[in-house]
Amino acid sequence: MTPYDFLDIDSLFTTEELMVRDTTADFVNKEIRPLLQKAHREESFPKQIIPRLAEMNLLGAHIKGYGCAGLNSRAYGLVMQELERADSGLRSFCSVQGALVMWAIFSHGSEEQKKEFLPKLASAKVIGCFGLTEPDAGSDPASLKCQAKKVKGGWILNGNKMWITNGSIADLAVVWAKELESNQIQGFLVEKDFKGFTASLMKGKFSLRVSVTSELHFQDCFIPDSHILPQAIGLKSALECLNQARYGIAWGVVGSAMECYQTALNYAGQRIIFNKALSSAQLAQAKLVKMVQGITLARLLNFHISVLKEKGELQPEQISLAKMNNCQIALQTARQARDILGANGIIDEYPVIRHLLNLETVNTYEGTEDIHRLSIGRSLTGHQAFK
Ligand code: TGC
Ligand code: FAD
Repeated sequence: MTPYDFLDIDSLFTTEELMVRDTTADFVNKEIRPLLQKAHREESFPKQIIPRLAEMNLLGAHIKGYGCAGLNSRAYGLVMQELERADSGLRSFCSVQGALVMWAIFSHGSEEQKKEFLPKLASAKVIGCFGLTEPDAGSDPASLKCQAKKVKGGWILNGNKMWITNGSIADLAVVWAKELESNQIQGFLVEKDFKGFTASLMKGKFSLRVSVTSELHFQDCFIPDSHILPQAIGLKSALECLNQARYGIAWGVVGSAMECYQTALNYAGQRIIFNKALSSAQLAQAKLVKMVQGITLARLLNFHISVLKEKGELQPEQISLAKMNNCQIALQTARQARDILGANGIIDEYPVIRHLLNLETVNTYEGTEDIHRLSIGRSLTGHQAFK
């Protein structure tokens, strides 16, 4: 038994899966961790790492073909875990590029679109963003107002998106809008130099600071017929992409929790209070036990959903349970770790406060805790309680 893997969960993974995890962790430790404190203070994403993420095959890593790594669900989950162990913003960058943008094209695009865009997105020649949320439509994307009108040779898009990760550094936006005549939600590919498309950076976030968040504006923006996603029809298509990202988040937040727990365990062992190590105090041990209990259960849950996913049996509500549960556990762990560190818990010499702040976003985006609870409730009872 080790304090970091109490139930020897590592033994459930194959050597290859663990190798993917360790290679990712090595890369993150050497090349990304040293940049995080400054990036967090400056509220910026260290863009210089983007080509390296591509060279490490971390973009769209779960997609097969088109220049992607084609990892299985477990290895992919472990990649997300190691990215988020460093910072949720780093995992977010990869989630948006791979699970939202690349997956949208992979599952809803034409063969020409896949051949054109997926290799460029995998190699980071093209950066993507995913625009579903609007100022007045977050939890309820069915009420979105962005509108696409059919004209000769294409579509005219009008409307605004808000809270869009990577928005102002993106070359390509997957945008969800209502087709005027049918009032159906439809996915479009909008390139950054299309006339009438602008993006602006949102500043002043106190969470997920190592991530670009933007507004997107479309004013009579012409989109050629070649840029409609032919199979992305209806809200269901957008929600299918979210399933991919939510799965990655369920794994990712365990990385944040592990980082906070390990920091707290080390700190409690070294901190002398009332002439003894803090870790020898019963109350401190109770907090550490709670953390390891949560992390262990979250890891088992992840392992199990990976088995279901590999069999093609994983249901959206099961992903909701994992995303909701693991975010709660990670937040709880980060709060307890912050507490164990005392005043040191609020300075950025330690990673804990950064993770705690990040996790507030992660608990909100990709469906808030309430939304996932209501989705599970609907599945259990057959009654929807959203409206
Ligand atoms: P509802 O009637 O439930 O659903 C419409 C149709 O979609 C189906 N469906 C799903 N299909 C696949 N996956 C899912 N997760 C699905 N959820 C629902 C459903 O069966 C139905 O199909 P059909 O055939 O009957 O048409 O729609 P609703 O309007 O009642 O809304 C349901 C609700 C609230 C669960 C949904 O709208 C929702 O999930 N809201 C949360 C929105 C959200 O998560 N937004 C995320 C934006 S992207 C983001 O945050 C990126 S963060 C960056 C990062 O990941 O790092
Ligand atoms: P609201 O929907 O206004 O919810 C407010 C509160 O009401 C929440 O507590 C919610 O749980 C609760 N609530 C909602 N419905 C009910 C109900 N029926 N009953 C009771 N309570 C309810 N979106 C994208 O499209 N692309 C992105 O790349 C992206 N990146 C993001 C990055 C960051 C940093 C953040 C913070 C958000 C991002 N989002 C993105 C948006 C995110 O998905 C939304 O913020 C999220 O879906 C919640 O929507 P909202 O903020 O409008 O909250």
